[in-house]
Amino acid sequence: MFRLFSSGVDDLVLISSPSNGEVANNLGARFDRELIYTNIGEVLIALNPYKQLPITGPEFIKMYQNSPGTGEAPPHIYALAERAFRRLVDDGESQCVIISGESGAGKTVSAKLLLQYITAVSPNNSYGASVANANGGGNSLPQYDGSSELVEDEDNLPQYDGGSDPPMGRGFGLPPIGANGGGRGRAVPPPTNRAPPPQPGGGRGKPPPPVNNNRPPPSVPSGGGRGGPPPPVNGGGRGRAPPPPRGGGRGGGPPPKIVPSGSSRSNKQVDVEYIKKIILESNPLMEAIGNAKTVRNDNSSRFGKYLEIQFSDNNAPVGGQISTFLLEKTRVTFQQKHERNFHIFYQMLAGLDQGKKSEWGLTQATDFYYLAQSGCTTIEDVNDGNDFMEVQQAMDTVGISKSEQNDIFRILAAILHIGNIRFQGEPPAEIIDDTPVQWASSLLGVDPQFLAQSLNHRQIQSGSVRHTQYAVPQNPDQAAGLRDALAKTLYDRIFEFVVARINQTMQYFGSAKVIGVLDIYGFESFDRNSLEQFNINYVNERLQQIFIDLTVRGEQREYHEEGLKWKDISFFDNKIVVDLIDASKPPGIMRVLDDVCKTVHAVDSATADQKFMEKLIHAIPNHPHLLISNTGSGANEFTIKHYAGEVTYNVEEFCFKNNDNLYASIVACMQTSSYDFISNTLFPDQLGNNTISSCTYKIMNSANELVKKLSSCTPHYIRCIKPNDKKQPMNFVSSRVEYQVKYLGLLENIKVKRSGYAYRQMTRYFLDRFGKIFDQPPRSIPEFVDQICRKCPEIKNDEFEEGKSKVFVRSPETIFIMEDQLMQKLDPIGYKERAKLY
Ligand code: AOV
Ligand code: MG
Repeated sequence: MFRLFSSGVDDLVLISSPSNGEVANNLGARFDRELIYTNIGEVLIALNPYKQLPITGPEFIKMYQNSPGTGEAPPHIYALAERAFRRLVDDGESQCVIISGESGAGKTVSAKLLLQYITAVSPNNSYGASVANANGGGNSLPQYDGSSELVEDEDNLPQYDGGSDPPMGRGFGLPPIGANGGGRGRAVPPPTNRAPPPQPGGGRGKPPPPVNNNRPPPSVPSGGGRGGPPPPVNGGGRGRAPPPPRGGGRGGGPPPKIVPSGSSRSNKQVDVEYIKKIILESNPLMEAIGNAKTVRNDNSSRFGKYLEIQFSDNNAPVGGQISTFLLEKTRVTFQQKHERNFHIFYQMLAGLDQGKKSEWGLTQATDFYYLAQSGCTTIEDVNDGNDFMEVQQAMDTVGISKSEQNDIFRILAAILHIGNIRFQGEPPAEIIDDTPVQWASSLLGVDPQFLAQSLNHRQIQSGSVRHTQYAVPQNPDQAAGLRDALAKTLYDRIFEFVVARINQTMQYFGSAKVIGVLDIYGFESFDRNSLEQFNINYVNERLQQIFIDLTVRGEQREYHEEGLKWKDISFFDNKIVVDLIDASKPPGIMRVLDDVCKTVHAVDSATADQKFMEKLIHAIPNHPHLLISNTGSGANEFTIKHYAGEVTYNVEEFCFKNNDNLYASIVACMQTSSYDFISNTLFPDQLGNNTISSCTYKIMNSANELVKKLSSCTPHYIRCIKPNDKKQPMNFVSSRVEYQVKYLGLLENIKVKRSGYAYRQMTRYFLDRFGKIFDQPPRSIPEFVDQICRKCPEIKNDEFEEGKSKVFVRSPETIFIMEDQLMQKLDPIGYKERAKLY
């Protein structure tokens, strides 16, 4: 049989003497045989091979498709995907897949494989929906619709480069099944998707023409002239061409607000193939703007993502919704050594044509501080230029018009120039060289003097007299802070716009069951950790909570409820760490931080951080998971004992980063933009209502929302493990794996499963399903047990226990045997066919 291999068991529940070391050994033995997937019951463990293995693609999808029940096929991400999809179909219930693991462990790749599977096996038409290719036609993807044979195209088969075993860069291609003729690796769109031809004018690297300074700064007409040419900034002539009229159809019409409302598509006309195309193609787009090279992962997700695919009554994807979590926007202005900014900047520099680059003053990455500071501008095995074409194609697909794309890239160019603005002197700080500010203001369509003024003055609302604003002159450091805030805000708004547009295009009205896929940033611990890591690790703590709750605590609870004899297994419950971070009473770290941030507007960032540290020391004394070694006056670090290890956070800039308030002067300036896309679409803000918003508060709310959503679905888990820290192909470092096995709580998971029951089902369903093994279906559990033990002598009668409403089966082996029997009985021909495949 295929289930047990000579070394290593494929379900860790079957391991002989479970310990963290044994689990790691078992995983290692399998890994050496390129078996990267292992189960613990229904939890899937996935090791990152850092090399493309020949285990994915249409042939494998076919193998797993319709494989019924637990244990019928070897552990694989497709088996998990099949189980989730099958439950959606059979039970009509929403499902979610929670993917966790540390940075670089393989979560994002796993999410892609899941989506690849689900789009391949679900039908291509929805009931009663007239298929209208809203994308203008000609773009339909050949897809497997679950009813016909998969395309057996050699080129489409798993791409295994047996020869050179290249390390997996971010070019790890997961071409949509059958798309693009199935070339190896990444899909390259046809040349028609290239950027428009070069525009005349604007010599290379030359500053833009001076902007008309006579124009009064604020009060740009809004509303009127939507979509028409913007009012000229430089009195016309050379420079920027007015945006072309928006095309009709998808993506046309008035520009959406960042949170769009209304529909562009009636549910009667759902084009399922188009939805599938968006699901697959939105990935490279989201990665371009939300992923970056870090020291841990060349394609690290710097935002969290929960994608819900909505299904029609006949289980075809008819819509989708992406929720994102706190983009790490500080990356726009700062990266550690050897890391990069978001991919899109490098892609743009590599992929834009020379004419456009000259027009926008773009040269090379090393000329821009925001890209040059980290000393790293390229990634091995990644072709930014090719990726840029793919991104543009994806933008077309999700309904971002060419003119909006132009707007987006122009703003990204502006951000790079903003990063080169330098200040000096006494407050209000003076700009050292006008060139970058000229470029930035021209690309943003705002007055350069007004822009400069919004950077070296900060609007502060009077504490006592409402609606009174003061413009406080800023010193060079403070002005640089405002400059960076502008860059981050612009970037964040573009990110939100893209997500909103994807959602708008995939929007489905009406209730539908969903499969949600959660792929967030993994647990991080660097040499120096700041608020970004604090937030990321907090979300990981919350996910670990859900995991424990449903797999360990929930399991034990169920045994009690069903009245079974059961001795609880102890486990580390990380609720204590979650409370340390987000509790309000007694206050957790986030609460202390927010309180300080609310009261320290006027003081400089360093003083605020100092206050935070002092408060923390007093507010949370003697907590077993909070360590502060230096409590003296210069204290600037605290350590949290996370479930996944200790992380020391440096509080420098905590307060500044946490204050996610909009800077009024910046918004006011952007609202004067002559570009409708900036003044209206990206900055629809109503200034004046000064709600305090902190980023920790936001992440806590997002996490709460997420937990609520996940709790309403049947969960499936993928626990990703990183076998080495050097991104080396097929290198298994036992100590690293054992460490992760330990903190992921896999041992507890195994123990509960082992001494508990591998399988449970409502008694009624159980009899309904497995009763079919017999010609005369048994009517009660004792009758069933009697019959099955006679039919299969290897099954012992103490394998089964009947609870109040459910029946429990002790070992997975028993289920395997029963499933086997069932298949032989129901589908003798298919059974033989499958036996050949394995
Ligand atoms: P992550 O999502 O877990 O990290 P990724 O999914 O981006 O990690 O994986 C990191 C890299 O490992 C990928 O770019 C691939 O090169 C390689 N890789 C991962 N899984 C596989 C696989 N199944 N087969 C081949 N190569 C793989 V982070 O986003 O940093 O937490 O924030
Ligand atoms: Mg990722």
